[in-house]
Amino acid sequence: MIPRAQHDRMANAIRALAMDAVEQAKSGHPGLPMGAADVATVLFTRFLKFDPADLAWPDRDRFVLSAGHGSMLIYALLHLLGSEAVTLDEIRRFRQLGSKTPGHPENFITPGVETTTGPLGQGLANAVGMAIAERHLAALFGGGIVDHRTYVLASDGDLMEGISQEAIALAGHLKLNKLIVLFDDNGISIDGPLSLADSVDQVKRFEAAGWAASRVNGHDPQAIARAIEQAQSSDRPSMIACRTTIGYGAPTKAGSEKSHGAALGAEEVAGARQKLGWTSPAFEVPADIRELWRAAGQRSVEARRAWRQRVEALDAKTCGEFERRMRGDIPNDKLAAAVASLKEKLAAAPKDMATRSASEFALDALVPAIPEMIGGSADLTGSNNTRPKGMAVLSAADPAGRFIHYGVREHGMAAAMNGMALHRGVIPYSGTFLVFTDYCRPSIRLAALMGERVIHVMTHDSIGLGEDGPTHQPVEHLAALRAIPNLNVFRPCDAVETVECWQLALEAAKTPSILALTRQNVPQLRKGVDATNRCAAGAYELLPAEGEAQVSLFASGSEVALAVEARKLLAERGIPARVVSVPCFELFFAAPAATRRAVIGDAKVRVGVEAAVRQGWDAIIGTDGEFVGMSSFGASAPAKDLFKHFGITAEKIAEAALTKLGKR
Ligand SMILES: Cc1ncc(C[n+]2csc(CCOP(=O)(O)OP(=O)(O)O)c2C)c(N)n1
Repeated sequence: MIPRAQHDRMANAIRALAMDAVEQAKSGHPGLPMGAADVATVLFTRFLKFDPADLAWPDRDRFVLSAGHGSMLIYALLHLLGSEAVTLDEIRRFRQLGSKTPGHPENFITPGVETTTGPLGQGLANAVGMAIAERHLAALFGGGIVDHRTYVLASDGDLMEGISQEAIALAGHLKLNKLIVLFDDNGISIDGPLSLADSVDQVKRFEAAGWAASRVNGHDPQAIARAIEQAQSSDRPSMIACRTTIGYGAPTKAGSEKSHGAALGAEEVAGARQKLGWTSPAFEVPADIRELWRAAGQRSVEARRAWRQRVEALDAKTCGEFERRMRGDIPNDKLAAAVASLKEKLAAAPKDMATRSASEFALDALVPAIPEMIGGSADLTGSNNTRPKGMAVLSAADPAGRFIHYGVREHGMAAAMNGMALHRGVIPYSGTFLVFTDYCRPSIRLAALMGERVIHVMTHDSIGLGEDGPTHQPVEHLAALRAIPNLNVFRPCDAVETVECWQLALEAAKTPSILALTRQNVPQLRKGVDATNRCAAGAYELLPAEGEAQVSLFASGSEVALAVEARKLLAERGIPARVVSVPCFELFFAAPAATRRAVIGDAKVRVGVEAAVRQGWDAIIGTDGEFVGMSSFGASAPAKDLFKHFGITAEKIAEAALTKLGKR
């Protein structure tokens, strides 16, 4: 047990570094690190299992600072514990370009930061995914290899965000008892006291979701430690509401929103130093306190060594498999073999089917071949076709299962998937309707920012879903998703392309993918066996023109078949036209300019076809290109009536080309 006076000085080191760094940067959030310093000191000096020499140790405890604005808390901790990356210089360069200490924690910049946080609620929901991955992998590889906890520091803002409800409900349902949330219960947010906007009893709320929940004085190290000990032996996830004072130590700003998000000012910092009894100058930590923190950083060195020995004592196959999965290497041979066999089957017996069914057909082979794939759906399993036959459900009772019923919780699902991917060892894929990417977008964006392999199977991808009408018919969604950097949006046109797009999504280790799939049947347009993955080009000539092309027809998904028909109509009018399938804008735009020029071709007229808005298509068809698609919301009717009503037909495509050629 650490004597109280010693604890206080260790916590004050965090407070001082946070104040000084924010002061130097002239921006940042001193209030949270100062308020939560006691909680963090207890957690990191007594409980958290980690080794600063190997911050990526697979069996480390995960610590998620969900309230990412308090980033100086984690930077101070990493620095004091002996991280090589977060030097004092980096603390001095808080929030500056190229530093290891950006404004909000970024997992791809700072070793030891488990996930990028800042958008409130996300970190908490990521942590649920991390705890799911831990539970699953522990069931597969045993507690000797996988046995760690996931801790979260969450603020009022985290708990006010709607996503937190989805996350805690899922965690409670799955009985993720190694998930422990430390709630920085300071009763203050940006506008002022929480009472301005919130009167939820968070303890009761968590209890109602199946959690163990308690309240402690967040400045009493013994009380915090006892609560964490209790949480560690709980059969349910735990929430500890730690009552803290934001900006603890600041003479006039503590306990007020004034300490939340701005430098305290020289006078206040001097006052805080006095109040805390911290006599060191800015950015200086006394040697004895440094020593104590360094020693705390060494607590798990032996545990890591023992763990390493247990991994090495595994039989070679299990050891290799565990390490492969944690590295994130997919079994390329098995993937290639599964894809080849699927394509051969489709070539031998071409199938007209919805691309969502083609995705299930692909999953039938991919799921057995790639054991790290963990599927799911937000209560649309039968519509998303994400659960191939025989895939067991991952539940509290059977954590070795591989399919998650996420419930009607798209946002929580997408964030949990990010956490699963960040944990490593699993590749999450799941589904909902494409229109509900709106309900997942903040998490999809973060997956793209972090460069995580998560795969979203988004079905019912256009007015082609028919009768459910405009609330369910995506119109602007493809364009909106394509606007997100580092996100591959796939819209395959048939079963063969669907298999190829699945392969590309699985191979993209640092890029999330959306598979936009149809509800309605589409013909199989790719008949022969292609050894290569043609979708990898992003766009390719599916059918050449018969003669010198006067028209290039570019289309994605279900509209490629319409372009093929339009080509026939144009041929009847003596106009040679080619058809280019465009399953993935992003891959196409990443191709060298000469390749792009060759695919775009030099036909006089270019027509783009997609049952969605035009935005984005000009990069392919040019501003003077013709576009056949949507410019309004859809409507409720059978699909074939809708395509006719909105003018997305072979005849209209041909007409557009003819008009442009001056032949009508
Ligand atoms: C989704 C989202 N909305 C808004 C913000 C802007 N923001 C940052 S912190 C914060 C609330 C601060 O209150 P709290 O979470 O209690 O943190 P504390 O003041 O205790 O540090 C807000 C609204 C954000 N980061 N994320």
